[in-house]
Amino acid sequence: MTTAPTNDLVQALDILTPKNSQRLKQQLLQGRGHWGNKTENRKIHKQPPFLSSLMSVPKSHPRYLSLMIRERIVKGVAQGIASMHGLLAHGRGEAFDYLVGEKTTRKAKQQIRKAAKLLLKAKRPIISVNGNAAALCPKELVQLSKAIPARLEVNIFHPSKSRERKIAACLKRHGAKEVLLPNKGRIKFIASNRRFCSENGIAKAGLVFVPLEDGDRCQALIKMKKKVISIDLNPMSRTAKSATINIQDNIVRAMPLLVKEVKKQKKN
Ligand code: PTJ
Repeated sequence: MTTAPTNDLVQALDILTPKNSQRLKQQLLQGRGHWGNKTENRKIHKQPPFLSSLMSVPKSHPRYLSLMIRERIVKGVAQGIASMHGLLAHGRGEAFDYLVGEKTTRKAKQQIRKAAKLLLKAKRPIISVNGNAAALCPKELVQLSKAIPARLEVNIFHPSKSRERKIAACLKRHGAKEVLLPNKGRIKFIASNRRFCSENGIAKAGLVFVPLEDGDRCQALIKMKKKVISIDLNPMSRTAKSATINIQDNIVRAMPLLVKEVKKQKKN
């Protein structure tokens, strides 16, 4: 995979390479040079290890699936869709996924059915998309938006106009016709970057679908008398606790099931 360095990558290399190694940093950004100390690691990586391809992981590896999901987030960071913080957030999710046996539980399936019902009867439902969600399941987010139908809106915690545009472009590459961006709308009761929203999207929505976040926004949306559906593996997160419905499952497993359930309920 050849990837143009993003600001996040440049910042990461600033942290990871010794202060006096500007040359090494340049070489790594250009895909040349050694990663690590020559005596302890003679392997030449075309890219820093966190951007190297996982193609060498055999399918028989017991953690294959989990490693491939990680790869999506890593690629998302390299493409400027997910933030570096997204890597940490993903690790947090993985830990909780272990605890549920890395399977969609019966309770999660129930929540998916309830969520589909609520999404289908909601007034002006909106699907809010952040960096991790876009990196992990852009196709399913677009499928869900078409199946309901509901508009897609980019809303991110770590401010970056460029990332907002890249998330929107990613969703469009996966078939979205329209993606709303933060504009003149405001979410009351919060001070973070997530307060900026579209006046035609989240600001007017009766229901906001917020996969994958732990923070102040869900409570604020509830205070604004909106319904909230979240997907969060951590049942103790503020989002999971305050959402109208939380689906405690990995977004990667839950999204295809939710799309299927919405289509099924629409038929009946
Ligand atoms: O793109 P941005 O700037 O909006 O940033 C997105 C992240 C996710 C980095 C940001 O919202 C953040 O920092 O989130 P938190 O506070 O780490 O919360 C993420 C929540 O999602 C945690 O409660 C995790 O347990 C959970 N989580 C992480 N990965 C998954 C997950 N839940 C479901 N599926 C996952 N794959």
